[in-house]
Amino acid sequence: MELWFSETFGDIRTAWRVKEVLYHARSKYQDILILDTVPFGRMLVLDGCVMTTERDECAYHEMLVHPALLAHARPQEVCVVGGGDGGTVREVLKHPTVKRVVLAEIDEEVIAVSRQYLPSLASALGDPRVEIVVGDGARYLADHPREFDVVLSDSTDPVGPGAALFGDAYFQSARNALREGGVFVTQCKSLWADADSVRDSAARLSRYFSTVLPYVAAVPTYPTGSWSFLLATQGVDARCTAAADRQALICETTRYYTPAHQSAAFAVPAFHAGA
Ligand code: SPD
Repeated sequence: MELWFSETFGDIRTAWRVKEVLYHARSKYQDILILDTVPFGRMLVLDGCVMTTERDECAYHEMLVHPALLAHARPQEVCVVGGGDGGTVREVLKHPTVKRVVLAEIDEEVIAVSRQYLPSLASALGDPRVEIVVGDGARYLADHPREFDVVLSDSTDPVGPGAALFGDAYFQSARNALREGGVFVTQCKSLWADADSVRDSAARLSRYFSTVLPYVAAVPTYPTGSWSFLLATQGVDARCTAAADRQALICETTRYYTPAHQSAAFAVPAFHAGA
């Protein structure tokens, strides 16, 4: 008998064939599932939503991290909010200027399960530059003003506990947690399924940052296969700031990000750009 897992996102349903259920339990915060899928390898699912898979995680994590870190002149201190699987931290650590990465993840079970079942992502969490804070990332940022060069929001979808990470208070704390020249990025939603909501988040961010740019990446296991991000700064244009030598070093190990993505990813569809 065939086993399938499907995610329903509004009126869209996507399904993947499953070889084996490796782990399934409820933490204090959410339902956690690890599947071994036929097309995408191991998959982390939280509350029924696909968070990451071994095969396409590179698209999401590289695109959440590298445009932002390369837009910063010299990123040394980075805070990742969410991202307990470790994929975002792994990409941040590829930047040689980075001295300290704080991972603020509310659910320690996500970290533990990822360490056990997704070592290609979570092994980065053992790096001596990484400081793990188990707790509310929004609170953490609010309590650490002017401490970071880059803040990366690697959240769940904006439902339940994840909703706070798309609100005004959180965006204001992210701005306040940054030092001069700082860069903030949040994963957002699908322009195909939720363009109004992406616009709403961009408008909110614009209250705290003078430059807010949407960009996109192809992430096949996310609803519609195309995912958006918002990059916010005080006047830095990420599309033309990456130093070629730093970029070349990063591209030695990336599977998705290329130098062309630093500008091409910001070419959003006309229906969104023109709105
Ligand atoms: N709809 C899925 C959005 C998930 C974004 N965060 C994923 C976390 C992976 N590190």
